Amino acid sequence: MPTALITGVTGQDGSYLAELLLKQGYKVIGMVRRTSTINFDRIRHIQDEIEIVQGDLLDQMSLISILQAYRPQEVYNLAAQSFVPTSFTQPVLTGEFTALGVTRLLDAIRIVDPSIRFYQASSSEMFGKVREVPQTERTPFYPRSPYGAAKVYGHWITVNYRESYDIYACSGILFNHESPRRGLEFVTHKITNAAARIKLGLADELRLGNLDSRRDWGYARDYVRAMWLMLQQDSAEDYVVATGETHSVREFLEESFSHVDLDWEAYVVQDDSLYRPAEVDLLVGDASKAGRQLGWEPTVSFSELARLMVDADLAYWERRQRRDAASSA
Ligand code: NDP
Ligand code: GDR
Repeated sequence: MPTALITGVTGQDGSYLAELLLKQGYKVIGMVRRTSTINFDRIRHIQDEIEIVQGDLLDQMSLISILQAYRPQEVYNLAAQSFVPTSFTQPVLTGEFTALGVTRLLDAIRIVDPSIRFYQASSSEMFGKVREVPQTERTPFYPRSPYGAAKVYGHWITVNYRESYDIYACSGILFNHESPRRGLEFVTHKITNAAARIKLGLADELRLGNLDSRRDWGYARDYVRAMWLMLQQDSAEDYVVATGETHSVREFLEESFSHVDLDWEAYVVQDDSLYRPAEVDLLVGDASKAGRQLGWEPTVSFSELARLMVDADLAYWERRQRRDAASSA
């Protein structure tokens, strides 16, 4: 039974990847940081099947100790400060987690066992002000936020440890991927959650920033499969993972609200405070290398994604309403 360590196991991707690896027969070690209130919402259903261990990307010794204790064959580094607006207000902390954290983990691997296979969660945000359309593994980076800049560092340090120490280290340049487990602050889930609440009479407006930016949105469950595939190849390489389609925030609104027979324009309020100091206007990836070499392709379309997220939010709020009604009866 192979052993895999996942940092960021409590996040959207960590929870789906843990499910996938358990299905493949792995022993899964999930690294979590110490907090005064535990939030295992996304992994509660598999909590008994994975081994939870405390560690922090800010603390080098914790990483070394975990590798020494569990001796994983694969390490998936998904932990990060992943919200772009927060990276503008907390740029140094974002750099510590999202950039230097990668070096701490790679160094721990180099010290404990350089035969460990390593996956780094790189991002389409590295392309920022895009130099070409669509973006491929060869497109130059031009990050537009402290988050994007930190991910560029994480990307290149991964390449550097591969080339310097012969570590099997891959970087997956993943475009936006979403699901009902997406954090509520990200625009897709903010929109689908609002559509559901407005439909049920629980809210009457949705405040948003830039509606014109375009993203290549896919389904998170598809994307964690690509992570695993990258670590099963003969040699370590970097891959773009994307759907190849781009849509605006406006189109995501249209798709989500029309699914519950609402006109989004009646509810959306544009809020200047939600604009970013620098924006990424257009992202669209070319995942043909992942298709060719990994046999990977997305299975969920843009409109299916919006609809499955709205349906999940509707079901959640309906359950909440029933529970509240029962407890006040
Ligand atoms: P989430 O924000 O949902 O999850 C981030 C995870 O990182 C959480 O489990 C969080 O723990 C953990 N974490 C944060 N800081 C630390 C730390 N110092 N030490 C240990 N753990 C920490 O992100 P996603 O699941 O969406 O994304 C996974 C990775 O992929 C991230 O690196 C992200 O930047 C990257 N990425 C995501 C894309 C997307 O569209 N989702 C696209 C491209 C890249 P806690 O629960 O305690 O907060
Ligand atoms: P992004 O995702 O920045 O692409 O990073 P996000 O959903 O936050 O923003 C997408 C676009 O929507 C616009 N937008 C808003 N965004 C948010 N969050 N809230 C709003 O109210 C709002 N209004 C408009 C944004 O300006 C932006 O253009 C995500 C993260 O998961 C990163 O960690 C990951 O690396 C990239 O995707 C790929």
